Amino acid sequence: MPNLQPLDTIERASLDELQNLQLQRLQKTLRHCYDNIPFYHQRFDDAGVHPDDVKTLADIAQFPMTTKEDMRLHYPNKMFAKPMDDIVRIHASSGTTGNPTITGYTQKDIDDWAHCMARSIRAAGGDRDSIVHVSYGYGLFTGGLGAHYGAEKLGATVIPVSGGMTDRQVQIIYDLKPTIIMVTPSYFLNLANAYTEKGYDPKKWSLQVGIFGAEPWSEAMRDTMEQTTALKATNIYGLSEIMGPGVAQECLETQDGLTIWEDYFYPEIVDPDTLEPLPDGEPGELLLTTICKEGAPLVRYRCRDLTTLHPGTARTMRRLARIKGRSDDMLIIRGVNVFPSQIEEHILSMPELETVYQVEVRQDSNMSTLLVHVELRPGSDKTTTGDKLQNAIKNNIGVSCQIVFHEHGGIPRSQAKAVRIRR
Ligand code: DLL
Repeated sequence: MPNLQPLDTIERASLDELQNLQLQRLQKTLRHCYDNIPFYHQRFDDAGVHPDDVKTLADIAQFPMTTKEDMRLHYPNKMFAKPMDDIVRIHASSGTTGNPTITGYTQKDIDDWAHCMARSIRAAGGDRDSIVHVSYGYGLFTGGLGAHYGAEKLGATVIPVSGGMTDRQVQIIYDLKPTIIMVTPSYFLNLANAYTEKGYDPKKWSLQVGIFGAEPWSEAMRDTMEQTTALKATNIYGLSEIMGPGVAQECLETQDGLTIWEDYFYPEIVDPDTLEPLPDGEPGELLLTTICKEGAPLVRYRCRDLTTLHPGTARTMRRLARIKGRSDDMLIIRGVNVFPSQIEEHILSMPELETVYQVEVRQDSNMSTLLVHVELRPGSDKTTTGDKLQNAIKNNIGVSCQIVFHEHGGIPRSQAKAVRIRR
């Protein structure tokens, strides 16, 4: 039975109480950054701002932003606010180009992270009776260990499977009967398929809730997951620079976007081009300021994720709309901005197609063409299915595309984060 009681009273505190706490923590964090990170000391001085200037939460907008490039230039640990002997753990981003971004955690940071994750798993209905199957990778990637510590802190039973070894995962799910699974949505579909192929029925399995994140996914993906298996799908968001998973989590009772744990992270939305602050309700790029971190705090970090802030529903804290994608993953096809997750909506709503796909932009002289790579399900017709998908994309997203069909198994199956853009 899912447990719908919030873990902490602050989750349902008054807005005043929450904002007072945020202001106090924000002032302390800015002071900590100014006093202990030469990079921020210099940046604040250059911008003519000082931590003492912050009298209200809105004053944060005067402070300079931090970018991934800043972190790369200060690789590996020049942006840490604590000496290495106070750092008990290191994680790194999964970026594929340039220096990775490194994050260092003090013991308090690890405890806070575990707490945010425990709160997230509770928001998804978990408690000490839950059995949590963790298929996020363990290692420098924050998914596995983040989920693991949070589930343990909640008092749940953890099965630390990590990624890969799909057959073994299927058997573990069948034998150990976990109630919650934490995994990327793309790998989940792969696992659910393997479960069916083994002759088991995912409509009858023990899993009641999925906590899915680390990559963009669509409402159509939620429908597919909930209709083909017996679980409710919830969304979890986070990034290694800020902490890892557990920055925001969708509440099971509403499934209406990701409640951001605002007593730990202060969110803002800015216009990605002008960098001007935008009011709640307007879509733009997410900035996050960590307001509890000791080891590697960040001020107004440009996450590059495109989303919208909405008022709280199940909790006092605000919600992030489903992340559309990263500004870096936006494809521009003859002037139209397209995200792979928009194309996913249409592929997943067509029973003629498998749920795997990739998109590619081919540049011929001065024309860019969008190619959508898919696999046909047995018994479906190539021509009618291709026309149907082409029309759906043209009518809803506004771009023409070519459909490329692959043999069954021709598109790589996800083992962790799916690669949606073929380069
Ligand atoms: O992906 C942390 C994580 C692990 C989150 C497990 C959720 C579950 P990074 O490898 O640093 O950290 O990648 C962070 O992944 O900036 C987003 O672009 C993307 N991302 C994470 N969660 C979601 C989500 C982890 N729910 C980057 N929806 C972020 C869409 C997501 N994108």
